[in-house]
Amino acid sequence: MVEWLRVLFMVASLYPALVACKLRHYKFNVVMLNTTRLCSNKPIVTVNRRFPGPTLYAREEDIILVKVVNNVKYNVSIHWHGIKQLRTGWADGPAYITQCPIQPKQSYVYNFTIKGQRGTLLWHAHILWLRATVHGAIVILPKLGVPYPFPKPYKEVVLILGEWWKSDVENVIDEAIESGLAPNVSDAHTINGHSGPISTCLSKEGFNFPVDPGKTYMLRIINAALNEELFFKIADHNLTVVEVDATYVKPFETDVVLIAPGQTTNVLISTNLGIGSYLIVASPFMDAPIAVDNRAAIASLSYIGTTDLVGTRLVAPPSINATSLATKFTESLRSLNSKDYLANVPIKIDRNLLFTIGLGVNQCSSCLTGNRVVADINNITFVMPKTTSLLEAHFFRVKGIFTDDFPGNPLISYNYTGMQPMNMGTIEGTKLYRLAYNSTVQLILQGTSLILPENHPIHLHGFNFFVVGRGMGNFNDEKDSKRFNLMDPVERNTVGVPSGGWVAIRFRADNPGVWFMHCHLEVHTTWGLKMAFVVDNGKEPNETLLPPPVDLPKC
Ligand SMILES: *[C@@H]1O[C@H](CO)[C@@H](O)[C@H](O)[C@H]1NC(C)=O
Ligand SMILES: *[C@@H]1O[C@H](CO)[C@@H](O)[C@H](O)[C@H]1NC(C)=O
Ligand SMILES: *[C@@H]1O[C@H](CO)[C@@H](O)[C@H](O)[C@H]1NC(C)=O
Ligand SMILES: *[C@@H]1O[C@H](CO)[C@@H](O)[C@H](O)[C@H]1NC(C)=O
Ligand SMILES: *[C@@H]1O[C@H](CO)[C@@H](O)[C@H](O)[C@H]1NC(C)=O
Ligand SMILES: *[C@@H]1O[C@H](CO)[C@@H](O)[C@H](O)[C@H]1NC(C)=O
Ligand SMILES: *[C@@H]1O[C@H](CO)[C@@H](O)[C@H](O)[C@H]1NC(C)=O
Ligand SMILES: *[C@@H]1O[C@H](CO)[C@@H](O)[C@H](O)[C@H]1NC(C)=O
Ligand SMILES: *[C@@H]1O[C@H](CO)[C@@H](O)[C@H](O)[C@H]1NC(C)=O
Ligand SMILES: *[C@@H]1O[C@H](CO)[C@@H](O)[C@H](O)[C@H]1NC(C)=O
Ligand SMILES: [Cu+2]
Repeated sequence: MVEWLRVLFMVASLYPALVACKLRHYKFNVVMLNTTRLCSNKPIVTVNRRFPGPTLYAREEDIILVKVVNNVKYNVSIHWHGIKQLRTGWADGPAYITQCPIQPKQSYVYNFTIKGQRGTLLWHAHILWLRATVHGAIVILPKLGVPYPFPKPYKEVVLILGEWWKSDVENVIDEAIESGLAPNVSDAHTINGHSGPISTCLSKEGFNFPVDPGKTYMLRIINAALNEELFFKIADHNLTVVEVDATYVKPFETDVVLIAPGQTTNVLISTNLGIGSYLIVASPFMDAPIAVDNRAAIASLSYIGTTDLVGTRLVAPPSINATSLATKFTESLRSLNSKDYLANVPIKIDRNLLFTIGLGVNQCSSCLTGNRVVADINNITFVMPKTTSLLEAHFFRVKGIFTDDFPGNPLISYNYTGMQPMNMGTIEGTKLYRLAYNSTVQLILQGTSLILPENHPIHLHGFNFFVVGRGMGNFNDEKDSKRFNLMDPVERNTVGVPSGGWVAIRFRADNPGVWFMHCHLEVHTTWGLKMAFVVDNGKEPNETLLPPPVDLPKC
């Protein structure tokens, strides 16, 4: 009898490991949740009635199946931000780019395999402004038996930074689209869904992170905010950065982390102070004269059972325009580039592109001022298709949905970061840039000062890229390319282009399909700071885009 129980117990404990190690099923039920969080008694769109949404745990090489059921009045789609989606663009998620939206009462199974990546990423809605509340963490553990390239942390915790509006976010953006002006800034920042005790109308309780003394914890920090880059700090504790965007970096110590929307950062923290309670702050970084929500979110780290022994230790957030602090952090990031995690930086370049990114102004008779603020890449304000997705148009060769004449260089060259030209108008269009399979690309993302220079976190779907260079003013090929780091540049999926400056990235187009690239400040994406690459199939069957799943939503 005892023997039987023992065998049963063994089988039961083996079973989850056996089935869960390769194939993981998730169900995401998109539902409204009434909440009084942060003093606004408003319904929000959530996954499984949770805010932030559930963490998707996986292991490198797992097959992931997520059934998304839409039970809200909005069209929905979910993006697995940073997952490379090798040949499975149908599971990438941006609405009208790789799929039509999942309409109310419909469902869709996202089916993808995680290959060659491990670390922290995030998933979020990729339609309208729903990602304000429809987001969560993706934690990809290394393959079984493969250790982290740093000492195993005692425990891990996910910290999701967000932005909160008292109003319905869809009303916020609809109002802005109608007026042609900028949308209202948020009313609070959040850490794991709580703003902390920062003003009378915001949530009293903040997120608390209880710790044991004398241990090393790993924080998986995610910026899920819509429109703001954030600084992250913990009173009296330094952080050791070990990974960004699910790629390992050379560890370095810092007292502040800078993280743009869409980016993730894993840090180690030693709980070597032993007693007390310490504030955690997340506050905005904005070094242009642009209105932002300047309220820090507050959480706390507390040593278990000792919080009353000393008062809470405070920490001042960095000043909002602390450019030098931001630059110092950014320039400290280097790929680990070890034997096991090589930085395979493309050296021979097939396509040399220069994209200007910034704002513009177009006429709009119904708008408040007769003009509409827009945004563009190489003067193209991107227009989404309405009747099908770009990926379907590409796969089924549907004519008239897009053209592949996106300019690889600015049509007019001017002093991008200098005085403004008289004309700030842009061209509207659905233009893609075509790349041959396995071609290598160097792309200079050149910020402009049209209206204002501003920091733009640019996200590329379908690939990681290496950030080989970065600088202020206009990119100067002769001078700047000599200083590129081709040895151990940081590898990521979202990069902040500095205000009035540029970054240079390199990637290999080894993933056939249609891949969105856009600013991860949602307001800029809405305004048109987006485009897509169409990457042709390779010669071999294993180098071609798979056919669409049968349940792919229809427009
Ligand atoms: C939310 O609250 C409103 C008004 O109190 C109510 O009509 C609605 O049914 C509630 N919705 C949910 C999902 O609980
Ligand atoms: C997931 O996609 C793979 C192809 O990549 C296919 O073989 C498999 O049947 C799909 N699974 C489901 C449940 O649709
Ligand atoms: C935006 O802010 C203005 C000014 O505070 C306010 O009147 C308006 O109602 C806000 N819009 C939304 C959608 O909250
Ligand atoms: C934290 O790191 C900074 C920068 O590396 C260093 O100057 C400082 O002394 C460190 N502080 C502590 C408490 O270790
Ligand atoms: C940062 O902003 C403060 C006011 O908030 C201002 O006094 C200071 O000059 C600014 N610093 C820079 C570098 O722009
Ligand atoms: C561009 O404009 C800036 C600011 O006006 C100026 O400092 C810079 O010299 C100009 N660059 C060129 C190449 O004209
Ligand atoms: C952008 O396009 C508009 C509309 O055609 C044109 O007026 C403007 O000069 C162009 N600007 C640049 C920088 O190419
Ligand atoms: C891609 O090109 C590189 C050389 O640039 C080559 O080594 C590699 O085998 C190619 N990969 C595929 C899948 O064709
Ligand atoms: C596809 O298969 C061919 C032949 O088996 C191989 O040479 C090539 O490297 C494979 N491509 C990829 C991307 O794995
Ligand atoms: C949802 O998407 C479908 C397909 O594109 C579209 O016809 C419909 O108008 C959308 N519904 C809303 C409320 O936007
Ligand atoms: Cu932007």
